[in-house]
Amino acid sequence: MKTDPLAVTEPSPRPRPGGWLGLLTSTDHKRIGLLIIGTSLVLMFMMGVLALLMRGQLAQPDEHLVSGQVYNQLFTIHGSGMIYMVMTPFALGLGVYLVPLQIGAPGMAMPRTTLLGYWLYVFGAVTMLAGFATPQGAHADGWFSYPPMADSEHSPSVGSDLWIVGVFLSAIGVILIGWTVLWTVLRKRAPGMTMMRMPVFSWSMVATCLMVIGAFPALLAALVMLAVGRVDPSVFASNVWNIGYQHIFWFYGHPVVYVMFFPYLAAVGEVLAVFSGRRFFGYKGTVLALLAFAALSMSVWGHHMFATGQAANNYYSLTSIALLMPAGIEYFALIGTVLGGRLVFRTPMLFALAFIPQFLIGGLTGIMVGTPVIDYHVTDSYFIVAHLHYVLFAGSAFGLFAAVYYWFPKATGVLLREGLGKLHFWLLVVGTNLTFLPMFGLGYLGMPRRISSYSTVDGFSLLNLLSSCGAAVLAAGMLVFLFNILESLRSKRPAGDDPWHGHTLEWATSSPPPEVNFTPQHPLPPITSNAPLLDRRTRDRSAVDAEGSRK
Ligand code: HEM
Ligand SMILES: [Cu+2]
Repeated sequence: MKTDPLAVTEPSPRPRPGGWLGLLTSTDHKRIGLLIIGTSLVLMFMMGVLALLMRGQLAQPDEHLVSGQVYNQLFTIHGSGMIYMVMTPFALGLGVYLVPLQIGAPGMAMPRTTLLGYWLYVFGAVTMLAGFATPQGAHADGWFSYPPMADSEHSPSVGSDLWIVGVFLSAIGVILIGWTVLWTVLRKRAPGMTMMRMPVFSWSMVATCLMVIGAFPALLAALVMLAVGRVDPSVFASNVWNIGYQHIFWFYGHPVVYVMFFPYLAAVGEVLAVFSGRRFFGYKGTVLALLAFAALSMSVWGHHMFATGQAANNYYSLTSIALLMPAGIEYFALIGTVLGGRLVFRTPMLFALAFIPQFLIGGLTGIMVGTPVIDYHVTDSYFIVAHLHYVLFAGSAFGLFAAVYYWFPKATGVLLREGLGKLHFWLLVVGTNLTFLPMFGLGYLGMPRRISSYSTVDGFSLLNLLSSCGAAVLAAGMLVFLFNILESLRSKRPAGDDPWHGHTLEWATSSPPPEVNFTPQHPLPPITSNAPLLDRRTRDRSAVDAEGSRK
């Protein structure tokens, strides 16, 4: 049989298994994206339970809810889980779901590799959590697991081995997913979709994936060092190598902070633009700032090592504070987008607005700890715990919820309940600040991080009690969130294709989108800017106006 050279070369789709097997093996980027997002949300709830146990333990002086050894396992798995297996994978999962839609592509480049990445991530998470089922329990040396603490002499448990293998598998999964998202941007953009017309969220994924590819291999290297060191203790016999581990670890550990920040910041940016009815302000500046930020972020790792006395403090302090410039540009872009707009206060918008001041607290305290004189005082105190949770929870997680409320109708075709969404929001605002603000005070009073108990004479009692009450409010908010999702999926109130009057291409197709993303019934509009649907609406409106003036 001769083939027609003009025939479409796409292979005809093979029949796919349906049901659960279909969901778990599908190479449709929307299904893979939802699997990643769903899995990371489930893990977020599990890690939240560990946090509640910790706050229960610390609610009062001399509490004995858990032993000191179990407390160490709790903060280790909570911190590792939240960073390696919740906030990072969720960000990439959002990219897998949205980037092809936003750039007008029919699918991902290399979707099977993305799916492999997902499975490695899941196996990694299960492996890490399996530590709790072993006799000595899970790993207990914190998410950065410095040697010699984490070597086989000081941490002989099987849980530690499982932690190393689990984090390693998940990290490979994330790297694979990062590659395929980046490749999709480079190879799959629709005609007319130039790089400088990509939505801000897709650009944030480019910067994010560059950091994943550049920095995450250092995590793999650090874990291999740790694993080899557990077999051959001579590896960490010299202090040079212990400090070397810290350098390699933080070469990954700092950029990952921005991997857990850019996609959420950009999601917030898109929500602010849509719910203010305005074009994203400072598009070019933001794109440049993201790229500059990503590059600079690879050079500041030593600020996590000020107190070792083995890092060039002046250099790292200077580069860390230089990060203020791109951060400032991104901040002004967010604020400029909202100013002068006609704001619509739906749930996604509330989360996006709260992100701005809450993240600012994380950012400003970050400048403080980027200054060695201050860092010497607060390092390893609760000030750090407060700072990191303002960045990751009050900041990024609020961006995460803005994204969930904004894109849920796109992904499911179903609207979430607005009243429950607002209740979730207010419980979270009160809970978050009540939980984490007192921790700055605790740090100031000198409470060390990672302690399982304190006594009345320390003077930490009141602030810890407040913080634990905050955690209870926060947990109530999360239950409302869970209920909202389950209830909405059950009662199926139809959302329509474009409930928010979105600006970007994902809103041009049906909700949920068909397997090929865009069809003759839902064609791609002409792409002349980073907000093609807004362009189309303004064009239609001016056409109507022109029609009117002719009459
Ligand atoms: C996105 C969400 C979150 C992320 C990314 C996150 C991350 C972390 C990290 C990295 C640590 C440090 C662990 C270590 O020192 O090795 C930590 C500790 C801790 N987190 Fe979270 N966390 C999140 C949410 C929460 C929430 C909601 C609460 C409270 C309800 C909480 C309470 C705690 C507590 C009590 C500690 C232990 C502090 C200590 O003993 O040093 N976290 N978290
Ligand atoms: Cu850092």
